[in-house]
Amino acid sequence: MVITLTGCSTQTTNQHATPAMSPQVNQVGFLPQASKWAAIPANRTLQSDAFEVVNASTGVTAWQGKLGPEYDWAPAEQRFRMADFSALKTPGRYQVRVEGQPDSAPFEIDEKAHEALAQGVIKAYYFARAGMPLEEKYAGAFAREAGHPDTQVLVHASAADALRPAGSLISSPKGWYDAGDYNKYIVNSGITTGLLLAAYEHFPEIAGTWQSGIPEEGNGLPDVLNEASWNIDWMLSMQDPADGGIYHKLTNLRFDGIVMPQAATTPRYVVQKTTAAALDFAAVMALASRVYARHEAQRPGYSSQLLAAAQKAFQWAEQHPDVLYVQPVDVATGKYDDQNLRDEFAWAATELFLTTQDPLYRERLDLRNLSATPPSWKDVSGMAWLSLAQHVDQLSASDAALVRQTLKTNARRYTHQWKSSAYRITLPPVSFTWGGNSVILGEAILLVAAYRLEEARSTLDAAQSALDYVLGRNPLDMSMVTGFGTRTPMNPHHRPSQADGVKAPVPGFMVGGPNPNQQDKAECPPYPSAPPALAYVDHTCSYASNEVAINWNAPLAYLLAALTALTPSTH
Ligand code: G3I
Ligand code: 9MR
Repeated sequence: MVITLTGCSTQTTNQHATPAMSPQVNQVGFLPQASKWAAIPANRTLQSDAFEVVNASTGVTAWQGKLGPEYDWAPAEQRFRMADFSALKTPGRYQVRVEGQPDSAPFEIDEKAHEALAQGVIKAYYFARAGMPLEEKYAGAFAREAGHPDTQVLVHASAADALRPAGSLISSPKGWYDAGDYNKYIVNSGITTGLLLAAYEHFPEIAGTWQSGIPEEGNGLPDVLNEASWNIDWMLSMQDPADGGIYHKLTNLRFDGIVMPQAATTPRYVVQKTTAAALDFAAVMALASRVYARHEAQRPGYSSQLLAAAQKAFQWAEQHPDVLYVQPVDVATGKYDDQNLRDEFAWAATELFLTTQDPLYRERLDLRNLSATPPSWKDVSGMAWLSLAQHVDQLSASDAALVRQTLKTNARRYTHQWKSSAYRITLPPVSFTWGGNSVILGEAILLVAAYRLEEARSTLDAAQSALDYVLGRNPLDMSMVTGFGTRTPMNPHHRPSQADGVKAPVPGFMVGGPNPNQQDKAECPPYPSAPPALAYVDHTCSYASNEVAINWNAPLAYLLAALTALTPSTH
């Protein structure tokens, strides 16, 4: 259906302006031993209780099953029946078929079903690099000139002091563009880099082998660490060497126009030092110090440099425990403002404790009052639990027991939500929000942490459902990742995708997803469908439902590593 969005500059095709009426399934693929579900809209066209999984090229039936009961799923204001074909394990390319509806999108069952996607999701960070030309050899059709060298960045009045007065220049190159915009924000870089490093620390046998085809390949470091250090190096330059404080962001005063990076040349500033930035920085650097310590030969001295930076930033935060971000009147870009810093303190203290074993950091950690919530830029408590679970053997007996108990209780709650959801997902309706696709992935990451401590199969299956959800088992019937799946976002709010003259968007980016709050109302007309799980439009105007962001890709990368490592292998 073609809809004209008045007020936007172009027309778009939103594949499903009305709810999809065909079987909804992960459009990329399943590992043979994974649980496998499709959601079938239970409308009048559904003529039988039976479903089939057919070979996508021959149409030959590979599996026959009976649909589950019909339930109402409030977030989509629709009724569904679930089709469970977990027992089909034979590698192949398939579609789900029910009488009276079009066949589902095709998908793979294969030991390597996650591989190309995982590499694509990591490659997206290369496409987001600031300060580097993307050569055709690595970037193909998405080659572009370097943008934003950031070697001469102004110190904003909000960040000025005697040594670095307003208007003085510092150099702060490299890093990733945050999202659809070209700014660089420490808080969001923190959660992103932390999750990528955790993927490698927890599952090196998977994340360490991803090959994303980047210029550093062959230097002896896994690609994911080469990619992470592109951003870590930028983060290091955001530390004021005089006092250890961290600037909150590096930005121009207003969002750039819809142009390629090299054409966005307005002056950039470092803005206000904040406690949140110092703590997220300290956490990432302490975690990175542990991870790169294993690669001293390739990066001599890096690990200890990172630890020193972490300690200095933490010290600054202890001396300035409540400096919240206040957007200066002349700055209008992303805020990443957070009023509650308890979780940031906990994450930083956790990583510093695990890296140094210094009991002073353990004393700063109030574990009993730390909630186990999905990791997000605003709430990083989940990051602390993930690292504590990874290093549970190094903890005191009582801490270890608390970590196990907390994650187990949490997993029980999510698994219950999953089992009782008509759509077999953990996501409660309130989570349909800006970047909601990353919320369900965050829940899955906590499920994975619990599964690693106690292998209950339903915990793993509930986590798998989150992956399925973002890859196509959703009522929009689309994979939320550009370039991966049959129906994918074609018009993300992402300046390079909009300005590069290539029809396809830059691949490997997950969009934010359905968001009934529609904070982009001023730029976009109302979304085609109102129910929370359908409140989405595949249009470039929609930064509240269709932007891409580094912090949304990171949990996807982590979950792909985790499920690949933990799903039993057929061999
Ligand atoms: O924390 C409250 C929660 O208590 C409340 O229940 C809920 C109700 O909707 O709202 C929560 O706040 C939301 C907040 O994100 C935290 O999740 C706000 O409504 C929501 O507007 C806010 O959206 C953020 C958005 O910036 C606007 O500030 C997104 O999380 C964040 O991902 C997004 O980040 C932008 C950067 O600013 C600029 N670069 C692009 C990037 C991605 O869109
Ligand atoms: O492009 C910006 C995007 O990255 C942000 O998430 C969003 C909300 O802060 O803002 C976008 O920029 C828009 C601005 O807020 C209003 N004028 C139009 C800009 C581009 O569409």
